[in-house]
Amino acid sequence: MSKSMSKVAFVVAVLAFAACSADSKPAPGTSGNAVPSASSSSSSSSDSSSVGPSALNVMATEPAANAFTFDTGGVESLAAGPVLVTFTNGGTMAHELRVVRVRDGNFSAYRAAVLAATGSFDALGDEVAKSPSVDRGKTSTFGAELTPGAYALVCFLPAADGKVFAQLGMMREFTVS
Ligand SMILES: [Cu+2]
Repeated sequence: MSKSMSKVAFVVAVLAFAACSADSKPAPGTSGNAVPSASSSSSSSSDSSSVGPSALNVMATEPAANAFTFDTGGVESLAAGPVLVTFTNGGTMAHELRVVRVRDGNFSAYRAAVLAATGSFDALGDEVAKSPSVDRGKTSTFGAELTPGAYALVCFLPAADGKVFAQLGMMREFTVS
């Protein structure tokens, strides 16, 4: 199963590089007379098992001295299912991207807990995927299986003064529905 998953991820990556224009994926078994469905951007296929992962692009940035953030290009939500995450470090220091599912769906409580915490952050949420530590200018791509809920994108690498980057701004809310 994981073999076919990685094949799907590869195909999607190739498609992502090939064209950001039209969704030219053929719909086998359907009549060519595709009627646009009401919901936005769904590829309206009856063959749901062949729907590939969606994509999430995240950039680590350092907008000012000692300020750190994640830029998702305005994307704040995704549909549940497999997602291919492309994480690019546009900052100067090494950063990581952790995808954490927030318990009880309460991002504000999670944020407060992270800001207040010292030591290990692992107990504050349920990590579903993460990149390795990524050097500046580098990119890491990884897959994640997302179930509906509230998520946090965080970087728990140590920053300065005993704090991690998430406590200095590298923490972004994200919704999966
Ligand atoms: Cu970071």
